[in-house]
Amino acid sequence: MRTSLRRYLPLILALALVVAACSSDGGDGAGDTTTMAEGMDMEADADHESEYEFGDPMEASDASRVIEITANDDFTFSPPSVGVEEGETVTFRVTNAGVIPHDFTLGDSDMQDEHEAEMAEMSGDMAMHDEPNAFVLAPGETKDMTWHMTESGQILFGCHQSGHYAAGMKGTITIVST
Ligand SMILES: [Cu+2]
Repeated sequence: MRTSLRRYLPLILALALVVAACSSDGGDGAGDTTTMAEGMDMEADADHESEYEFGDPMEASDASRVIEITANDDFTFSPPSVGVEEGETVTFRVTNAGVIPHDFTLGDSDMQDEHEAEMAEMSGDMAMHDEPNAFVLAPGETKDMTWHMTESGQILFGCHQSGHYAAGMKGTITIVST
């Protein structure tokens, strides 16, 4: 018993070091909570709530104003940038003005990259399900997404239908502190 533990101890320590190195790698200045959230994300998508650093999903009735955004077939959103105030609750009313499906995904650039990778794995299989920060829009469809913006900074909205994000289908939301 004792001998075998001693024999495997270096291996256990080495594994622990690898795990620690991976964790700090992904930090990217965003803090350890992000790393943990990303780690959990890979295992289970279930507890997505309250893992957003920039704000929280809200009911439409909580919004103080509506920001209209159009998704276009030339891989643009109009307007390409919007501004909100820190602490503000707004509804993004997104309309697909085109004849092909588009989606609207809210998140910082890391989240956008992650979502892009997930969608690429699904390889164009339109199976993306709506999440608090993402929905798919059929041609002509309009959907609302309401968020309480709690952190100043800049986040993005992007479309992750195959090839769209890479073609530049994204916009910026600047959250200004008050
Ligand atoms: Cu699109």
